[in-house]
This record gives sequence, structure tokens and C-alpha cells, in this order.
Amino acid sequence: HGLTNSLPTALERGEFFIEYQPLVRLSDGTVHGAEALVRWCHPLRGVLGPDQFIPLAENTGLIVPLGRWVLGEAVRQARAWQFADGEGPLRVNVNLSPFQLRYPDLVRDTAEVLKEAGLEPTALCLEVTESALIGADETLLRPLRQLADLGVDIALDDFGTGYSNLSNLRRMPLSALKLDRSFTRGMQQDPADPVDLKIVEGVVALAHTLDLAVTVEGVETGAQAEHLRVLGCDTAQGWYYARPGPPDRLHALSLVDA
Ligand code: G
Ligand code: G
Ligand code: MN
Ligand code: NA
Repeated sequence: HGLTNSLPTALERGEFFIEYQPLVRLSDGTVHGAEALVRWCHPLRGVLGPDQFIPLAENTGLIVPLGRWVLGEAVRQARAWQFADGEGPLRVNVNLSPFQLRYPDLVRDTAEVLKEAGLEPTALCLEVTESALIGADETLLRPLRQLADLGVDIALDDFGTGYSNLSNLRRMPLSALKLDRSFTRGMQQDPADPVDLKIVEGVVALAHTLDLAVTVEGVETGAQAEHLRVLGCDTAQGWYYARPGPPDRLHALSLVDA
């Protein structure tokens, strides 16, 4: 596999970069923060998305240094936004691979990166997928609790697509659920799919009962956003607001919307 050979040096060569996609508060349309999404600018193949190299990075162990790099970049970027923006502090979401959760220095590294950048831990949200937490045992729950104790938010990504064990919702130190975009697809129809509306309504009720915020992914139309607002979702992310893009664009967006 050609990519396998070039992956280890790609980090040293500075071939990775991060795009940011805003998370918008449904109540008033202001920018809450952004999710960091890593890309690889491969010298021969062009820009590759995470689906094309994250599994490879996981299998080769490179996910640990790569994940640490993404975290450092994203945290420094969030700090830069806070300096540039008179509005409320922008927050940053970073995806965490299950392999990183099993890495013993994750919590120490994260605390260090935050301290070095001067970013308060509450401005960082780490996203963990449901499927990463299948059969979540103490090995995975302990670092999550330690991160939560630092003040970092933990969000359950792709919620509803995995094997959600609802009892996990009680055991895990979560702050938010990210509802997978398959649930919001039916809201693009006119009229919206009544079953999808009911499902989202139920998830929001469950989440809010457990003190979890609800973020919805894949919002592509204004009608969808309005449905989700009425159903009580807290924040939204999707092409309706912005595609993933360079960090400076987020700042411009927050000034326009505020
Ligand atoms: O960038 P794109 O919108 O194609 O994202 C595809 C998936 O890749 C996302 O669902 C996200 O979970 C994953 N992803 C993006 N960036 C990172 C990263 O830095 N680390 C890990 N582990 N996954 C990421
Ligand atoms: O795995 P995760 O859900 O964290 O990554 C989000 C993925 O969904 C990225 O690949 C991103 O480019 C894509 N995405 C983001 N917003 C939208 C959207 O509104 N519609 C669709 N179809 N895809 C989106
Ligand atoms: Mn994510
Ligand atoms: Na997701």
C-alpha cells in the first residue's frame, strides 16, 4: 500500500492540515465553536479525507502522534480565535480515536497542550464515537473521567448509529450527544418525515433529562434547522451554515452572524 509507506513521514513533512466546521447555536444563530477535521495534502494524490487515512494511522500506531498534533493545532487555534474575537469564547471540538483513549499519556498530554496554549479546558470538547465505546470498560472510562475532571467536555459522536447501550449514557462522563445526520435527513422533505421528528424529539428529551446538550450534524437547509430548533436541539452543524474550511473563515462568519 503506497499510503502506508508515506504516512509516517507525512507528519514530519507538514502534509496534514485542519479544516474547521462551525457549530451554530440554534436559539440565536450565533457561532458556538467549530469541529476540527484533519486532511492530508498528499504530494501525489492531492487532498485526502480522514476516511482514507485514519484507519491506516490507527493500524500503524501513527494515530497517537497525529492525534496529538491535531489536538495541539486545534487548541492553539481556539486560543487565537479568542484573542481575535470580542464575542463570547469560541470552543473547539476534536475527534478522538479509541486508540488514543488506550494510550496511557493521553490525559497528561491533553492537560499539557491546554496549559501551553493557555486555553481553559472548558473550551475543548473531545468527540468519541459510540462504536469506539462498545463494551466500554474501565480502561476506556477512566481516561474519559479524568479528562472530564480536567473540565474538558466529552461528546458522543455519531449518536444513534452505533450500538448505543443506553446504560452507557449514565456511566460515561458526557456533556453532549451528536446526533448522526441520518436522523435529520427526513427533515429535508416537505412535509418533514413525522417519524424522524418524533425520534429527534425523543432523543432531545432523553438527553436533556440526563443534562446532555444535543448537537445535530448534517443540517443542509433552513427548514431543517427550524425543525431542529423547535424540537429543542441546542447546536447544529452542516452545509447550511458552512462547509469545513480554513480557520480564518470561522472568525469572519462569527462576526457576520453576531
Ligand atoms: O472530514 P470529514 O467531514 O470527511 O470527516 C469524516 C470523519 O473523520 C469524521 O466523522 C470524523 O469523525 C473523522 N475525523 C476527522 N478528523 C479526525 C481526527 O483528527 N481524528 C480522528 N480520529 N478522526 C477524525
Ligand atoms: O464523522 P463526523 O460526523 O465527525 O464528520 C462529519 C462528516 O460529515 C465530514 O465528512 C463532513 O464533511 C460531513 N458533513 C458535514 N456537514 C455535512 C452536511 O451538511 N451534509 C453532508 N452530507 N455531510 C456533511
Ligand atoms: Mn466528529
Ligand atoms: Na459525526
